[in-house]
Amino acid sequence: MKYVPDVEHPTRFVIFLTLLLLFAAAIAARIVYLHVFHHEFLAMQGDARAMRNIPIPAHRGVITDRNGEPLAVSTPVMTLWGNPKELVKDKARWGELAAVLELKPAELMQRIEANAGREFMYLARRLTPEHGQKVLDRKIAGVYSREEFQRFYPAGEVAAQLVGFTNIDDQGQEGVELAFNDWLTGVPGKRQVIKDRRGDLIRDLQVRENAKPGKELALSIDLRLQYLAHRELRKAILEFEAKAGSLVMIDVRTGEILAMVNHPTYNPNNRRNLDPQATRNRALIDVFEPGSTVKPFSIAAALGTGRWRPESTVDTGNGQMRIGRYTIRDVSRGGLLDLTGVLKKSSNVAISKIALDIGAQPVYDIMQGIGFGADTGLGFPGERVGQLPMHRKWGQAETATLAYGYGVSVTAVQLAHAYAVLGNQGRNMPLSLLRRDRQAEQGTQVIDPKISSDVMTMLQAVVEEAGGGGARAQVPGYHVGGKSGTAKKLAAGGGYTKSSYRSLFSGVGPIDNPRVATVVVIDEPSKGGYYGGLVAAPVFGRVMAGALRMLNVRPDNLPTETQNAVVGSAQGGRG
Ligand code: 59J
Repeated sequence: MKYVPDVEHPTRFVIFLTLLLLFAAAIAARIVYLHVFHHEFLAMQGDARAMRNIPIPAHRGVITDRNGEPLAVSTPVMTLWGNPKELVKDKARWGELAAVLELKPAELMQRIEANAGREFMYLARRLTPEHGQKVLDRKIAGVYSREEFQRFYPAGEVAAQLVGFTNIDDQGQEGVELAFNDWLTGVPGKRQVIKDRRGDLIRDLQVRENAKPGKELALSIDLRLQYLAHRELRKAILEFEAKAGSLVMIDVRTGEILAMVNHPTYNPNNRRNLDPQATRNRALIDVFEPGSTVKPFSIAAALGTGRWRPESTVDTGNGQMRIGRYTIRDVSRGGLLDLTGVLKKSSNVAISKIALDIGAQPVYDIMQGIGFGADTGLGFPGERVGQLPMHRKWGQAETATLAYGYGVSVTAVQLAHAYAVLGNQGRNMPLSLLRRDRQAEQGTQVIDPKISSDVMTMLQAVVEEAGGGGARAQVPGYHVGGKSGTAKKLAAGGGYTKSSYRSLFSGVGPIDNPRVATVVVIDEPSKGGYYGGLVAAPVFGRVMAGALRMLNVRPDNLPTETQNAVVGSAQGGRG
């Protein structure tokens, strides 16, 4: 008897059952096949589930001075983090962990417990690699590491406002670190690793992408000059109990900034309790009225009109001059002065008379030519451009005050740039905070070379001749020129303060073949005097002396065996 299933459609049932068996057999065959013949492939697939790309930190570019001395370097550090969910399982080892992390046991305990629900907490950021490894060697479950870099600033407070700093994530926050952040920042790489279910690294497989380190940046600064400037400026600020100060030095031939220092300053390697005043790069972000330090440029403007010659004279009378209801005063009476005498006596009255004779336009043009009121192109964060006023119709008072340095405002860098133009035979070289490896710039001629040279000779007289007010700026072995300034500070409520001053000295040297221009600004000296010729000039003299020597500039004022030349005397002549 044939088996007939007791169902409604026996034939259909048999077909269904056959298909079901065939299907089961196919699955079984597949399992055997995969297990026997494809084992390795599957194992790899399993690992892939735990395969991770982890970032390789990129080294941030080094910042150096012009000679390769490091100003900002990145050192490898180890950051340790913990998985609190794992840490809480082994409280017995917390004491040991706290000890090796150099934390208070109670503090660590409290932090782990506060994070108990999470899978991530920092244990210690930026340990030395040695310290970090010591912790890892304890093999405490739930303790992991990450490689990071930390910025270190070898020049510390000496270049602090210039170099700036990065935040804990290695991003530029201030100064050059901020201005050139893209250039300095690297691109992190990728490394493929296998981790087990706990996230522990099992195998380092391959580097998928190398980290691209950030690029190196060589500044124009000469660290030796930066140190010297820092030290001398600080000394003067302490001696005269001043509020603040800046010094800027420029290579007149290339426009490179060789030194830029400010006080107060700060240690960029320890920024706890940071005083915001100390982080200001005053040389670039503070503007002030340059006062008498612009007088040489007004003289250059006068010579440029052809109406005035160096030997032309001005009568300053009793040292007072009225323009409407406004009186211009000289601090000392000069009488009849030639143009050299005008600068030596620093006569406001004489400069005013000259300016009224030639009109505001030539003075304005020369100030514009030397960069007043214009962007320096340095791209420094927060840099100010100052103000060069423009009037459709210049009144007499406006014309006179512009010519002796009021109603116009500049940064210390702009003022130093102006003197660099004078020292570069009237050719304006664009400024640079970066080392210029080849001289691509031609610059722009803004003052006639003969006129620049005549004004330089006058500035030499200010420093070297009796009664010029610049004697303290003298540099042994070299002829230098410069001009002091003492300017009442603007009052907060308008007008001028009664007895708050800014002491200035600007100059160039050596006279015959100028190499460097330097500006010294000392804000509110309060003890022992306040004249620029007393407070700022000695800083100029000492810093120039060091700079000319360090830059191997040939002395142009040495006594020779055959000639009894008098060092520093006006009769010593030129070169
Ligand atoms: C001065 C000014 C302020 C602004 C005056 C300094 C003016 C002026 C209005 C009186 C001290 C002082 C626009 S002085 O820099 O003439 O450097 O060694 O602040 O004149 O009109 O009790 N500098 N300084 N003037 N204002 N307004 C001299 C001079 C200068 C010296 C000394 C003595 C001023 C030789 C200044 C220096 O050349």
